[in-house]
Amino acid sequence: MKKTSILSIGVILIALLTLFWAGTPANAGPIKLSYANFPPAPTFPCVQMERWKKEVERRTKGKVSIDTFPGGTLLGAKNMMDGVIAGTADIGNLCMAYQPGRFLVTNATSLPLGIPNSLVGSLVLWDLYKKYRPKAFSKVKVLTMFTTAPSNIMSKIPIKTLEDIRGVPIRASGGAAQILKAWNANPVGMPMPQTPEALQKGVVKGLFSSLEVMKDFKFAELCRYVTVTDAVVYPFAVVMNMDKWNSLPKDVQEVMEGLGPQQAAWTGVYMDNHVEESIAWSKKNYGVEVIKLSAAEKASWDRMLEPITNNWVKDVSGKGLPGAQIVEDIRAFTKMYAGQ
Ligand code: DTR
Repeated sequence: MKKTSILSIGVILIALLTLFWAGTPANAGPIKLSYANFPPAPTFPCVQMERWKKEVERRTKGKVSIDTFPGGTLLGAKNMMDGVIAGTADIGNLCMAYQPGRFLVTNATSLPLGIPNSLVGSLVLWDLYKKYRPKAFSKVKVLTMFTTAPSNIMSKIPIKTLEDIRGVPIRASGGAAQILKAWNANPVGMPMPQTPEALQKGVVKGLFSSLEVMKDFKFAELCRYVTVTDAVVYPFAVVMNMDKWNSLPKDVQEVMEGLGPQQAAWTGVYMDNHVEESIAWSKKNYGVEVIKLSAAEKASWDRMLEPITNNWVKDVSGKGLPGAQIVEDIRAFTKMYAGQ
């Protein structure tokens, strides 16, 4: 055979091999997904993100690899949903309360309906989502949902009565802000990551949230008082870009589908335990005083919240949503999961 034909056979062979290797998924390495989160790494939304990442990588036997971006390094609190729809991140974790008008159905879990803890809240929210499949999520794949534990007041000044809270600037978002308004406080809205600076600068004198933040954001250093209100929870969602979801192999999709309610429950349990730890830590390290309202005082605080749910039902019914049914469902699911 001539030298030139040996050479051209060689070139063809190399070209064929290159094509073959490029088309082989095994050689392409694992499927890489990016997961954006808005608060700092040690906080509960990011702890649950790392757990989900580990579980997916383990259950898919390394077929999927997830790069996590805590602390708003890829997307921030308010552009999470749109950033995932646009594909800036494949996956994102968002606090629905930061966009109250956008997630009407699921934000109903932050009405004062007596959800007692994060585990119950997370299971209720997941069921509510499955029942209503709200339009707000039609452009994404919902991977899981969960709620915080109930909200309490953390403040620089002791708050024992409705008189004490009158006009006090306290940070909260969404449904929780409405609650503060009903108590005649002065609610100041902002996502959690902006709160440390607002507290330091004195823009607010406290915040209204679940108590794990006393430890995770070291708010105990500035807020030496906790007033127990055990009021509303905040709902969260983890969503994936729809095209990305559709591009995943069936077995990977099945792993993620299976993990949806499990991740909701896992996060609920983690959050509830972590709140206990955070309170103990705050008492021990900063002598934080936990104020329990007297029974008569608590009854007055609760009474002031009564119109909120009725007003919400009226408002969303005007927007074509079955408001009364949604409230009834949240109450029924809560009763079922709280074992009452
Ligand atoms: N309670 C909501 C949500 C929330 C509770 N803990 C954290 C930690 C990090 C970010 C958000 C949250 C809030 O006050 O924003």
